[in-house]
Amino acid sequence: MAFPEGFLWGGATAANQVEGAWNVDGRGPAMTDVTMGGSVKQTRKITYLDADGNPGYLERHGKLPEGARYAVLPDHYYPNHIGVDEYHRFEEDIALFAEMGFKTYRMSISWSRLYPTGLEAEPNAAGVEHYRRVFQCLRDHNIEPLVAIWHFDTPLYLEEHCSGWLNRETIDHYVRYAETCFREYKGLVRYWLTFNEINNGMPQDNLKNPLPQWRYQEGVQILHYQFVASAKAVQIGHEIDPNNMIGNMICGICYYPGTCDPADIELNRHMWEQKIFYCGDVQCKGEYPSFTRRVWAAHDVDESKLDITEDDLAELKRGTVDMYTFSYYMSQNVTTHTDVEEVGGNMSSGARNPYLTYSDWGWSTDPSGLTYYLEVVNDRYHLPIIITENGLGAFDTVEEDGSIHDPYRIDYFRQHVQAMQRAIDWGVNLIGYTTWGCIDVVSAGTGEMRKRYGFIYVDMDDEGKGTLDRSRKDSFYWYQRCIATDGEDLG
Ligand code: BGP
Repeated sequence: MAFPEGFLWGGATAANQVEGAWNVDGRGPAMTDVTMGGSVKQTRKITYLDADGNPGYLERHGKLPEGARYAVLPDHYYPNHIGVDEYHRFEEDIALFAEMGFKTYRMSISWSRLYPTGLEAEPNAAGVEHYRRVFQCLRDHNIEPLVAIWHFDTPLYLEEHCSGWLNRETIDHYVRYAETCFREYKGLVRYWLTFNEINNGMPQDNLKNPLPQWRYQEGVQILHYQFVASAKAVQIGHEIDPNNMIGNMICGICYYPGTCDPADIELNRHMWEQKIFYCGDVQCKGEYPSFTRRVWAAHDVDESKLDITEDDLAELKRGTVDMYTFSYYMSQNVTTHTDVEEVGGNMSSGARNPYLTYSDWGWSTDPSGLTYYLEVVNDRYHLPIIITENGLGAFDTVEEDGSIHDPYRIDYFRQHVQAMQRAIDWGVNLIGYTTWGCIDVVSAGTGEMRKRYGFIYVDMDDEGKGTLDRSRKDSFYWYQRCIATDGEDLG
């Protein structure tokens, strides 16, 4: 069968969605710690106290009113505070991953566990030790760690008091943190990702409602600082250990033209450029692509107000990544026609595709799109590729005897593994696959527990009730067979 020897089968999580222990052992807060749970209909709200001490609620990307402070409010529930308590249960979870046969486990380090405000000169020793124990435990089980340095979790202090990624100085704070990771875990970790889904920093208009100009102006600036931070981290990572394999990470959506109207064909190509290649090219090729100015102009980005220096551009050239990594959940139909049904998911939107099925959260299932995407980025970058997220968020039911039958999830994975096989057969240099939420996690988008992705069920609901006990779903045994036979037994 198609999968090359040493293929990195595994699963993925992110610190803020699994660890819990949000204020334990010196950890500082991140934005997720002041973000309540939501649902597919109700967006997650960020909480604050205004200048007079009254509670207030912000949407994502909302701006704090003058004098207000982010705050954890009494009698409000914050699902990321508990996560699935992996901070205390990582040994049990890693043993379960090993039982499935994982060759790799993709996880992230919480920045504010190492640097509680982001400004400290020295890291928090308890945080550093925690991850050392986690990596050692993975090694003891012959599981290769694949570690994201940033997974949407800038320390809240930097966001609140230092303008977060709109401030050039955040580059230095990030680089200090990244250097700590490379130094402390040298020999334990070899595979790194600098930023999770960096391209989600590039806004995307909804089909029917364009975003305000400032979103693009700020988005382009934030991305630039993150590109420079990533490039500096890559160079330091290589200096500290030339064996390090450092990747970018793109939210990989396969865009299709919604109709054969030439306007849709053009818009679709522009969407690939704006959302997929803009970030991929900077990180893999070390320079802004030729269409950059067109992307900016299309959204009235004022170039004269951007802070991009010659030194920055030289850093980008020196700090290119070693591998292309991306998440893949769905495709989207791009169209200029507004008389269509709009569907969304993973910070993108498009027109409903009549040839695809949709999950309960409205995300399309499109394994062919994965093959398509793999071929496109393989041809464009000529780098080893890892799919670092892929999975189905679904409701699961626990039977009386405790078993969990999830044929829908098995079906989803079977089709995507076949899509990978096809791509490898056709010449794609795919070296690994880590399914998203290999254990149930708090959803990033909605904050729900009931949007479950795992092979491992966690007894926890959306109000924080549950034992946190782990149990194996049917898909657990399916993935175990898939890995044991290198994708041959998909039955
Ligand atoms: C990606 C994120 C993950 C993850 C996943 C599923 O965008 O990198 O953190 O959560 O999407 O999204 P959700 O949790 O909203 O279902």
